[in-house]
Amino acid sequence: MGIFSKVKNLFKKEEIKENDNEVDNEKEIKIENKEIDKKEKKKKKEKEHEKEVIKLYDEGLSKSRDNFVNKLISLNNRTKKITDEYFMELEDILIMADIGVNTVLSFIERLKKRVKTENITDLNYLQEVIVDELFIIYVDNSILTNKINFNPNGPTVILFVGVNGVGKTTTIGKIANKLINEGKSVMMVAGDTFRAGAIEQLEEWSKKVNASFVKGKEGSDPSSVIYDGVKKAKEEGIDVILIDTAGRLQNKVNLMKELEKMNKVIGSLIEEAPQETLLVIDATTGQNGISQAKHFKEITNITGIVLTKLDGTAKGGIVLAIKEELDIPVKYIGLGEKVNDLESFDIEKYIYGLFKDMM
Ligand SMILES: Nc1nc2c(ncn2[C@@H]2O[C@H](COP(=O)(O)OP(=O)(O)OP(=O)(O)O)[C@@H](O)[C@H]2O)c(=O)[nH]1
Ligand SMILES: [Mg+2]
Repeated sequence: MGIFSKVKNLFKKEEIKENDNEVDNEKEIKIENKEIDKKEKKKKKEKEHEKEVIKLYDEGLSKSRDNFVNKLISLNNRTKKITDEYFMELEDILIMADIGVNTVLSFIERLKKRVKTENITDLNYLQEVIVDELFIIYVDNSILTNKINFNPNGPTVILFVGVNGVGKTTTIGKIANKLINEGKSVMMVAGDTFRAGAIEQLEEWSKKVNASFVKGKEGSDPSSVIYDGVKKAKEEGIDVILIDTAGRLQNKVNLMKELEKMNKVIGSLIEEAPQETLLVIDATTGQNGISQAKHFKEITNITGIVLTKLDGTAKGGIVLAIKEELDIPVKYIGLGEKVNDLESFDIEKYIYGLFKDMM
């Protein structure tokens, strides 16, 4: 079964289950009256959360959907016969969704081949094939994991890097909140000592979500602040350390040296740390974000991407470009400015959010 059909069935099932629930309501009240069934309640809560998450993807990707998918639907509605012109228009739509020129060109080639060999003439079927093929780009040839590599022997260190204004500090706040809700203790370390106000911004987040917080003086050496923070977290038995860094665009050599120094300090205190170096990219910057990622990939070991501001862009296709051009997993996506507007990246919900009008 293709990915398109799989996701379609998955979300259809959800709707059916929902209806079942209403019928079962009476039964549920009886159970609740007898004894508070904790497991049932937990399940219900999880399901409610799941619904909220789907809604978040749905709303967060609405701009992309309106732009990219509606164009696709309109093209298919206009088309009577699959011709070269059709493929040219399709190519334009995909390039405008920021999937990346090379990715689009090879995709179109593959699609043309399939149309020929399978003798496809039905536009509805072709639509499904397009979605399938797009997601094969994402799933192909790689270990897909959105999981954070937690350290079983002590604090897990996650370093956040990325250029100015992409959303590093906000993402730390959101991830801290998520981890704390899961029962983990979290410390934030203000490794951005460069920008005025950066330390306070992170401190505010720490208060908001109830995380520990370590800072140094503005303008001080980030590595020394990081040293203090990691040492303290170790002593206090903190589960996860989230380290903010400065986003100023500096030359490659300096950035490399600074990151090397930070990594050395962290590694000297905790073996195999940092467990994760997450590169934060602003989805609204499109191909520019891809170049930033290439740049960072050359100077340090990036273990995952946080793609922020997907809610603010019509270019949701950037997820595919990241996979094709960088082969680094997207671990989290930012879908708004609020504390709960962050989710672990889930390819199925993403497909649903992007293509639901076609399903
Ligand atoms: N719409 C939207 N806005 C976001 C998202 N993530 C972050 N932002 C906003 O982006 C702006 C910049 O966020 P910061 O967290 O300060 O970015 P930063 O990378 O720490 O910036 P510097 O410290 O200056 O390098 C803020 O106004 C955030 O609210 C997101 O997922 N969606
Ligand atoms: Mg910041």
